[in-house]
Amino acid sequence: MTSEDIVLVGAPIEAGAGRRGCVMGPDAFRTAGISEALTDLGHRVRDLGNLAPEAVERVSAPLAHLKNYNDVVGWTRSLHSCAKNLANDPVFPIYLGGDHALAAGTVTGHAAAAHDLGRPLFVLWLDAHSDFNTLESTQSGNLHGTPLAFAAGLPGFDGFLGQPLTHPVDPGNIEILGVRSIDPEERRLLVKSGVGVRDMRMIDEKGIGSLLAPFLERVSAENGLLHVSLDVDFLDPEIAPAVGTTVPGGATFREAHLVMEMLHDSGLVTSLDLVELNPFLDDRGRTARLMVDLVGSLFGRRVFDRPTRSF
Ligand code: 6HN
Ligand code: MN
Ligand code: MN
Ligand code: MN
Repeated sequence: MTSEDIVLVGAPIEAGAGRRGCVMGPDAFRTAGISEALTDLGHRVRDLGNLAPEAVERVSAPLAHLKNYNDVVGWTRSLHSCAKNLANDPVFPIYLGGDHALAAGTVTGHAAAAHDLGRPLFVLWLDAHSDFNTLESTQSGNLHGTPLAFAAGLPGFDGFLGQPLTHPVDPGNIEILGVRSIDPEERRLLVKSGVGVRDMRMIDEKGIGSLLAPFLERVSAENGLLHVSLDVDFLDPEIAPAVGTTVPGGATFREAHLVMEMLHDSGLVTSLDLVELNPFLDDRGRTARLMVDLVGSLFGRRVFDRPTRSF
């Protein structure tokens, strides 16, 4: 992933979240210097500006408790097309959210493109939550709790693209890391689907690096493409307060950087979502800056080159 261009796509969607503010996310990433950080690392960066949702004729939500259904559908469609197109170019797309509902479009767009390339898409979901509710199982009605279930091909989502999803992600190719809040029905759906779930307790016991390594080996062995979806609330709220859905006990500064460093070294990552940043809740921009620093680690920043001789 080192030689090609990186493209930034802003997706100021907040319709999927329970509180407002994610609309400001893309500009906060820009203000925190995401382009400059990547350019300093030797990458070429093109900022495509902000995407808009597709106009969707008013359809009523399939279930009354779903919030902002039309808006999320419009965003899903525009992001799906955008991602599918970018996946055919020799570029690395970074989607600047926006709430996590944006992944309904990005993941499925990249899955469709991967299918056409004859390669499997793998998804690493870095999140306090598993976002694996269906439209039926969601208790909150907030659609940012559903994109992974949609991308994995669970039923009930045909309205999102206006047709059934033809190329879902194989649930066995999905790994959720850092999770610490799952709804009861969502848990049953995860178990039934066979998604890989690594919760914070496993991270405490085994170390985040030894949990991530086997997944990366599998992506490599199967010649997969790897989409990473990074929710701000993956991080501990003490270091990343700018998110509407904080859950205590999240990834530490070093755990998060280690994940990014290992991802960089693997050379496997082909697309990235940065989601749920709510600048309205930030503390002097520190969360936005931390997210940009993590992107720096994913794109090759290191403190010191690995020793070429043993000490
Ligand atoms: N996110 N499981 C909860 C719900 O409302 O379905 C929380 C979802 C959080 C979504 O953080 O991206
Ligand atoms: Mn999420
Ligand atoms: Mn196809
Ligand atoms: Mn979350």
